[in-house]
Amino acid sequence: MTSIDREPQTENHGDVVRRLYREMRRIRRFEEELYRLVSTGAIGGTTHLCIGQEAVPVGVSSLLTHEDQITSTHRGHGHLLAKGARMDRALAEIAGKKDGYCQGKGGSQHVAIPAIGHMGSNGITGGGLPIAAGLALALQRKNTDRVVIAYLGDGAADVGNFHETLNLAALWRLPVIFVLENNLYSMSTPIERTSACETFADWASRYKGIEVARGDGNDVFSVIDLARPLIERARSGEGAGFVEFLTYRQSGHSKSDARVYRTREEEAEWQARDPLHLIAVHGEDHGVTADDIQALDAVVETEVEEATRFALESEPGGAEIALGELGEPVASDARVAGPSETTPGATITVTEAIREVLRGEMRRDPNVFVMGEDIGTYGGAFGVTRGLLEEFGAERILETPICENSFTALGVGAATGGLRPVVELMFGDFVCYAMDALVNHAAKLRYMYAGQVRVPFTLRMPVGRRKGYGATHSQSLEAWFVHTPGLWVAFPSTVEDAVGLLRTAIRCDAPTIFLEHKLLYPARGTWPGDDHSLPWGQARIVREGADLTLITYGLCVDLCSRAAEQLAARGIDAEILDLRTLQPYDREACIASLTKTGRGVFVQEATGVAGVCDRVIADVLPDVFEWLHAPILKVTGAHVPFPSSPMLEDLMMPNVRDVVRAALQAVAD
Ligand SMILES: Cc1ncc(C[n+]2csc(CCOP(=O)(O)OP(=O)(O)O)c2C)c(N)n1
Repeated sequence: MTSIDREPQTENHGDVVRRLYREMRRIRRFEEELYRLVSTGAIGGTTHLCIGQEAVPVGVSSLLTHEDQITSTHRGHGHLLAKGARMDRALAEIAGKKDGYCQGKGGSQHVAIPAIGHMGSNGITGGGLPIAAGLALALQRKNTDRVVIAYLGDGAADVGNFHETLNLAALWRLPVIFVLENNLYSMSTPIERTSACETFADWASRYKGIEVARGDGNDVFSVIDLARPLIERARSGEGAGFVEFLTYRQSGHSKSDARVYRTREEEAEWQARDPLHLIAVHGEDHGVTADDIQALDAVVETEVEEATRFALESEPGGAEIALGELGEPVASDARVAGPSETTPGATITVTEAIREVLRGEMRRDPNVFVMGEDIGTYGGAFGVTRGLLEEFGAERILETPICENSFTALGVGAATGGLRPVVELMFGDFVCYAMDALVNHAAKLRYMYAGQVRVPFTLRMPVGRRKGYGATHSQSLEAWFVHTPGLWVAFPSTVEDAVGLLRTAIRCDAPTIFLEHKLLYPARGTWPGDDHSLPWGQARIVREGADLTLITYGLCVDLCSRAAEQLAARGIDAEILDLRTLQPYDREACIASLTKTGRGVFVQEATGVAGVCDRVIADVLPDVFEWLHAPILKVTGAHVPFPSSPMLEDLMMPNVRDVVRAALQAVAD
């Protein structure tokens, strides 16, 4: 019995065939027309056609509602149309037009229509997999029977994300089904040379609890039969599924591909099993005539013609639309956090303050949860989350395996699905693994998808020196984040600021990076209460002065305060500006102080090569140049990897003496 025999009685078998044929024909003709437009130069950019693979998305989507979600790949036009996209707006998007689904900002590889459950195609091979798992986590928390389909190619199964995400999906029984379209090549390389497995289904089956299937991806009824039980299982809460479909991309990988890596004979063999041909033949047994097929083709033809006219006549997407769509950590709302355990005015450490903010925000908003390695009973490597597991349980203090990229991207997916994750990295250095999640996804989703999704996601990480932790556990990498449009970066130096900035980070709808200097964890300050929050981009004047400005942030605020005391003893009155947030940073405050004092020194622990110091100095210079009596100097960490020896570490770090020396030089000029 094929799935066609199980269709509801309202639709007879012939109608099912006609519907599925039409859906596949839409994809086929859309792509042929797109190829024509790209070849003539009417549409620019690249295209990855899925001609020959139409049965997979059409079969899978026939089992979904608009409430179910998908994530897609670079070869995603079939996924898009099968999920319910209009052809005209899809084509307008690829053409870079304002009427496109993402106003032309996403294009072929980065299009989303959340309103119908299409949560985004993805230009990073395997990049969408943990995001799909995060979306599934959000659906699971809402207690729905909805599911997420994560499409991937065979090449994506070689990416670490694939294995990390299957592990997470299996461990947490997430309602996600991985749909692998095995078209035998990863771009030009045959799978025998890329993947050391018997089958991809075999790989997936090694993850305990994942239900696995494998079969023909060109016969749409085979697709439906294989996918249906996995989807039903995930809907009933029994967990993740994986299905490998064997199929073939008839076209080249992209428009420049001459297909030199495969034979015309092989192509002919697969063309004989063309999905549209197979369904038409199948339809003959169910009363679908050649005339019916012709009539359906004519309907699709009209749709294609109208879509082309629409896309070509539509206005180009405008740069001005882009402004404001990055989101920004705006001042948090007036709502008070859930009552914390600490009374306002009490003296507490930075560690305790961060914990209290997490506690208060989790009490206030059930969507807030914390995720990271060893954050439960152990309380995190620096003890920040100690005690939270007891109050909030394992679902909201969610411990992860060691897979920074996937759990960070999973957090990004959960955020786009409506949760508010606060992800903890054990050490900031480990962010190197998570850079794809941050740079290619957290930072870009809102912009690429033209504001249709929000990413209320916070990443916390301990950074900086701590007497001998060595090269891979001591770095301050904040410049990387500042350099990435779409990320917002805070680096507090006091208890009060840690509280105010973290609260805003958690409550705002933007992806925020919250940097915690290890040596500041024990620093003491005053708990400012449950309603204290701070806007980002507002520097703090730590000390007013008339003779020179020390601009700094994080641990170096303390360094500058001690230097200012020594300078005062020499009759030099230093002003200290603590930036508090590095993106956005308080440009006005820097300009105001520098124009007042006419002299400046920027102090930071991170290396001074292409650092935050350079960004700020270059940015304010045009506005302060004529007021300056001397060049703005830099005091920074040395440009070498961190040595393990505490003595050597001291040598490479800026110290009070360095700051005083630079300040004396600035005032001497
Ligand atoms: C991380 C990453 N590496 C490389 C690429 C370039 N690239 C785009 S598609 C592709 C092949 C992907 O193969 P597969 O996953 O099998 O999908 P298919 O193209 O066959 O549909 C490559 C190498 C990329 N986009 N992202």
